[in-house]
Amino acid sequence: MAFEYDDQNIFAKILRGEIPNDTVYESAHALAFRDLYPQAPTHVLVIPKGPYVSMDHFCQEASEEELAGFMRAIGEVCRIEGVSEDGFRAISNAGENGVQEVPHLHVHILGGRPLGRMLA
Ligand code: D5M
Repeated sequence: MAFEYDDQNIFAKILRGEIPNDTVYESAHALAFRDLYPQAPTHVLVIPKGPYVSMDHFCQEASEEELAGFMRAIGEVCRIEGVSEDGFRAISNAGENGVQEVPHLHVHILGGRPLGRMLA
């Protein structure tokens, strides 16, 4: 499948500095910022800086450096937010079945309260 990236999506605008965000962490390859509608005391979105629609797009086409940089950013967010000890959830919705609203890859990091069991 060919992935098509829409550079008018809201996270692309955040990356270009066109709309504000509440940044938690930034590196060469990733930006992490607080979700506008938090579902838990910690609710941070981690996005790659490259134009990737979803996790499958990213894992198929990103460079090793981008892949490593993104995973390191998730680690940094967990450290900054202090969720490693009590636990957290990392979720990435993709496409229609995954009910993805914003078509730029993002991983939700949720923590700070018991999250309950959730597989679907
Ligand atoms: O989740 C998309 C998430 O993006 C959803 O939890 C709201 C959040 N969102 C939307 N706009 C913004 C801005 N401007 N700042 C921060 N967070 C935002 P999905 O997994 O695509 O359903």
